Amino acid sequence: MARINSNYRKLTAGYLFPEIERRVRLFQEQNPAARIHRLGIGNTTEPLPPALIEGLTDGVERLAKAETYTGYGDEQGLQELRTALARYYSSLGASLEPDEFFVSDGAKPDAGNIQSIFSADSIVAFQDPAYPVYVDSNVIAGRSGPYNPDESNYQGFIYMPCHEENGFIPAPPQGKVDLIYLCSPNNPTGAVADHRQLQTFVDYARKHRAVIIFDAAYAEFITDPGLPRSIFEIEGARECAIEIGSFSKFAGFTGVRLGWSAVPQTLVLEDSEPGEVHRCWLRRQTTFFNGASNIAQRGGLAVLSPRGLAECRELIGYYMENSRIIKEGLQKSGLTVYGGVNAPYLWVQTPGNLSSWEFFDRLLQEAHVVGTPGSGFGPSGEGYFRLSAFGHRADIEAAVDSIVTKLL
Ligand code: PL4
Repeated sequence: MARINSNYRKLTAGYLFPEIERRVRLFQEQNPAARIHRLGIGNTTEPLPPALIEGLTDGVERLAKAETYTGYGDEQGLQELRTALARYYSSLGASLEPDEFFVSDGAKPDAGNIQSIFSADSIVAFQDPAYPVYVDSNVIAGRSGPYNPDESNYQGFIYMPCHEENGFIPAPPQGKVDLIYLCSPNNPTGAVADHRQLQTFVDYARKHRAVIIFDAAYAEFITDPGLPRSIFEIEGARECAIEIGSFSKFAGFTGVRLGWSAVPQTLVLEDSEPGEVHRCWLRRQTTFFNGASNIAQRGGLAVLSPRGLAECRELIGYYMENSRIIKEGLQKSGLTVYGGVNAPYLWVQTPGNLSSWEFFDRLLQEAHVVGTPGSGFGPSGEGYFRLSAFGHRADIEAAVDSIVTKLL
């Protein structure tokens, strides 16, 4: 008799982002004339820069000729792209070999799948709030107890609260854990960990033989040269960390789909042989994944060229100017706003002690602006609200104007 994976029944409601879309659609049906400003999902809006279009076009044109046509490729990605990733990391001050990279169709699948190579009884720690994929994938894998509605958390998970007092960057857990998910620049708080803070996590992980799963999807939004853009800039990280990266926000590839993971050969667990973690991830990817699109990978190569990097950084500058406009506009109106510098997300304290979802409803009903309720990212997100800086400039300005004039 077939049975369902009952861990799915432990999950709270639907996945956060489709739930937001559902509510927005309902509002639009009831208010067809309302012009909605979307600062909810972090979704890129601006056209791809010319170097990237040329790279993608090259990918398409190669398919048109017998001499350059390619079908299936290596599951772990084009060797050329993995070499380019190693060069890119070297420019950040991080040392990784091309064969330590695994090209994928995005950071989300990697962030959800990576847990599968670790023991089912691993104790897992998460920043709270966090991108929901880390928690949900570990619930599905059976690492949690039931959801506790009174505390809005899952039994068995270790939550590392991120709040005003710690600058939204937590200290490592008190007790011993096995896996630690970190995201910097952070989604949703926009906080960025410095070298010292990441070093405390690396030291913790080495001491307890834990593994850090570091989501660097927003690394390119760091413009402050004093802040680390990769966990592998930190001394000792090659022994205890895995990094997940993405071309989505870096290069506007949210719809093109391309990302990577970096698993050092030197990462060794309590019970593993040298190189075994790397081999397990290779085994996992070659079994479940058939490689990223060859067209997208040609685009990725263009991103990592000097011209591509310069054009992508200009585009990131556009979104960061949006971020500045949102932050200044809301702060002038008396709201307390965190993040939005070196990160494309703004973390807003809800006014008047409104809950995150109450503020979501008010913002939608009165200002026609969509954001993301902080509580959707974890219990410590309650009382906060996330705004995304991705959008056309005119929409961003109209959204800020609408919040200031209609809501505050
Ligand atoms: C909505 C910390 C956005 N449907 O595009 P990917 O797969 O390379 O990257 C996904 C990703 C990975 N890691 C972090 C992220 O924030 C994201 C994207 N998050 C958001 O608004 O929080 C898009 C969400 C999308 C999703 O479920 O990821």
